[in-house]
Amino acid sequence: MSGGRFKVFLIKPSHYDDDGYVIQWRRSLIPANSLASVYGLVRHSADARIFGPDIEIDVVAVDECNTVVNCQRIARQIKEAGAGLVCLVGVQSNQFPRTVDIARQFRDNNIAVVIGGFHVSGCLSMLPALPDDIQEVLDIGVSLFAGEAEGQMENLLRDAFEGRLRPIYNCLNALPNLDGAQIPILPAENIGRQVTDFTSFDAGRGCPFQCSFCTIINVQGRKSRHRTADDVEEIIRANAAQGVTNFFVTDDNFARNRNWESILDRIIWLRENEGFKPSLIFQVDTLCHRIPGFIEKVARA
Ligand code: B12
Ligand code: SF4
Repeated sequence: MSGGRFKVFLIKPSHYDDDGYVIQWRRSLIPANSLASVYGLVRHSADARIFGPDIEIDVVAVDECNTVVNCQRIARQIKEAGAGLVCLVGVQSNQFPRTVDIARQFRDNNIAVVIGGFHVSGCLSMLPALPDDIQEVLDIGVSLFAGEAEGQMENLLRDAFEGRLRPIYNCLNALPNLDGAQIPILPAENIGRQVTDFTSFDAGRGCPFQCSFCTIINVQGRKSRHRTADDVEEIIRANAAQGVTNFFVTDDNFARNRNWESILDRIIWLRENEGFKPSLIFQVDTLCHRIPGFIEKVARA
């Protein structure tokens, strides 16, 4: 293709209620961090013009919790652009049935679809054979992505662009170092579809513990990986530039993050010296009060 557009729709599916209705709000409460992470990666490839100077990658993020997903209209937009891809993002197990129904509508229109998130990653990492629901989407020509997309997105987009997507991308053994990784971000317009104007970021992934019921260690591994104070500053500045100043930090226990102190020190510095006034939501677990200075610095940040 010489010149033209490649349209990428990133859709975070919602899930069905007990009566089979899609759960959806006029404005939703919590930002989708998976969507922000994948958007940041695709945006980066788009800005880098990875398909050459003449081909623009146009990327749209949709959270089905606050937006009606009209698959026929999206399929039409991709066809009008000439080429494109639908990514079903951050799909957890409870969202998989809805995801299959969305994927099927795109495949009926011959649109390429990739599904990623904890359901696919968890099943591929833990089960001896593919469960029926996952086999069902492979059978209709959907591609699956297991693992984390940092460092992988450019290749995946290239495969989609060249029409040679593989059925399965198993990147579970290539967990990225988060230090200096591409930052999660969503356009302010997406944040505006929530009740609160909070965006999100994950400051770390992976967990050293071994709780038998937990998917996280099977997907993100038992080695903790962390963003740095510089990365968090970049996240805060990039969002502030579009008027977004409130952050939900999605780490299960931020007190366990090895970089907690340098990250908080940097936020305090930005607050006290550069006039940034972020609101932050952290989850911290019960023993954090034993870490000297932790509560005081969280409060100051
Ligand atoms: C923050 C969080 C939430 C938030 C926000 C959710 C979000 N996804 O942003 C809220 C509070 C809404 C939430 C709710 C729930 N959550 Co939650 N949540 C988390 C938590 C702690 C962090 C999520 C996060 O930011 N991860 C970082 C992102 C970047 O990772 P990621 O989503 O895996 O995305 C990466 C890859 O998967 C991949 N990827 C993802 N999508 C795609 C798509 C394509 C095309 C490609 C190429 C790649 C790709 O690339 C991304 C970047 O590397 C995780 C645990 C964890 N450590 O991840 C649990 C977790 C995801 N939640 C879980 C659960 C069970 C739930 C609930 C069902 C709880 C409940 N009973 O209500 C609900 C369901 C919500 C819903 N909408 O239906 C489970 C999911 C298990 C599973 N089998 O699916 C997890 C793993 C926790 C656990 N201990 O097991 N959650
Ligand atoms: S993330 Fe939480 S539940 Fe999972 S292994 Fe670590 S401590 Fe246990």
